[in-house]
Amino acid sequence: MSNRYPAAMAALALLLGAAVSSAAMAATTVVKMKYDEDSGDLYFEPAKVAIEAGDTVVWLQDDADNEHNVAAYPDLIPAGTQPFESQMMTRLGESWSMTFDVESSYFYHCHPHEAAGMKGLIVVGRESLPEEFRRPETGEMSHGHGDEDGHHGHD
Ligand SMILES: [Cu+2]
Repeated sequence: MSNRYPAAMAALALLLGAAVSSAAMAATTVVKMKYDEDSGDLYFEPAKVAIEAGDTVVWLQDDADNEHNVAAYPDLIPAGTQPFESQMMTRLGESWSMTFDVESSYFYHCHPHEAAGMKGLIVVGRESLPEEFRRPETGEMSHGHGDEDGHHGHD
């Protein structure tokens, strides 16, 4: 009887070890939402982030003067995923996070400041091929998005 206990402990240690190592592989990246009082720029920092599938992005409100959010472009995220939109973040230090499980590119913007160029990109694993983007459903595209900043990057 007494020799069964160490065997069970060893098995448990193996299980715990596997759990810890897989959790350690998933990374978290912080993107700050910022405002430059001198230039008037409103921006995500960094604007482009490269992560691996299973990683999490935390958007952190780092601007005491303006409210920001995170909203996906419904036609500039991978097919098979759903458009995401965070709450409006009004307090300094407020945050919103999302874990990305599907590879490809996710373009997003801050809804109040899209016209001011507050846009970002998350690349999960690798960049999307043009045909891999999601087809938006009718009525989803309530407002346009410009390509003048070269976000598509496939030409
Ligand atoms: Cu904003």
